[in-house]
Amino acid sequence: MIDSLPLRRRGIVRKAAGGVYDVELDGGDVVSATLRGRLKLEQRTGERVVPGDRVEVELRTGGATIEMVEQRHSQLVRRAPGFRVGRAKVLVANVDQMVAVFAAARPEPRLRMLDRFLVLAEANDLPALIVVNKTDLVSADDVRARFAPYHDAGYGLLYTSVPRGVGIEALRERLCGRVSVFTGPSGAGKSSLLNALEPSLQLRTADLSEAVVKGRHTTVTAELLPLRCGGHVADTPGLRELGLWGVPLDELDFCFPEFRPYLGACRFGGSCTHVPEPGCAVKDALSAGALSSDRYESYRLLRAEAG
Ligand SMILES: Nc1nc2c(ncn2[C@@H]2O[C@H](COP(=O)(O)OP(=O)(O)O)[C@@H](O)[C@H]2O)c(=O)[nH]1
Ligand SMILES: [Mg+2]
Ligand SMILES: [Zn+2]
Repeated sequence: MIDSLPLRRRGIVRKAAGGVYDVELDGGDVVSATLRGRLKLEQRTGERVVPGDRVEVELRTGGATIEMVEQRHSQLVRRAPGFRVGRAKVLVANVDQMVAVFAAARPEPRLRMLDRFLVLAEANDLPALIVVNKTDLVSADDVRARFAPYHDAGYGLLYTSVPRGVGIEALRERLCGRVSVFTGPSGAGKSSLLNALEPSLQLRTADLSEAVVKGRHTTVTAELLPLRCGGHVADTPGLRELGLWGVPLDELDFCFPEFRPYLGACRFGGSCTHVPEPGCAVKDALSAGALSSDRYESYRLLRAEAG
């Protein structure tokens, strides 16, 4: 029971809705808290308290208030659609990694969408892990060949199957003690993977048709789900589908890590867009087979999208 004396405790915001914040205190207890007046004011001027924020909470008999928000070490930001400059919205604070979950089949992996998520991870300075799920539906060689460009680009890859229990422990190891944001299309098996890791979560899983129907209308409210081994997974329903977060156009080439060794060597230097220019080291590497043509095509399309 909470003593009548005010008590200061540290914690992490799991969920924010309608001015009420679910805060997991160090030790595991969860309290509902409101914001101290000064912080409320800051909310209005743009600095919002979001899931993942580390806070100091004052506990009283009357309830709990968030008194202080710690400096963030990272954040996942969504800007206006496309590459236009727009108001940025912080979705989750203190994110340690993005976990992009794609099915090997059913639904077919849309690698353009994966590339989009990876660009967003790079633009937010977040390491990305690619989880290829439903490996029970395909041949191991085919799926590894398909995802080889990501391995070559330096990304970590995990191959999983929920019904066969493959890769679940390896995934758990990658999630423990960290804040991870799950992205990926509906139906890839994100909820199924999380249920396999943490049966007490009891997340709803859906077949493909249901997932498609739900599609558009999901909201972008993040919530941190706790893992018993320590660490959290941000389940961000709308964020799975939304790949269209602004990334400054002049950083786009850096967001393809395998391009980086070539970026200084173009004839037009830092102003090379690696599309029409002659003497482009990126295109030379592409012609020489050192870069994946699919990845380059994603780069070209993302650039073109900017207008
Ligand atoms: N064959 C197979 N089916 C899976 C696997 N993981 C999930 N599923 C099924 O795929 C469907 C979508 O899963 P769900 O977890 O809801 O996907 P989410 O939309 O990404 O959360 C459900 O019918 C799951 O039972 C897997 O590894 N193999
Ligand atoms: Mg789900
Ligand atoms: Zn170039």
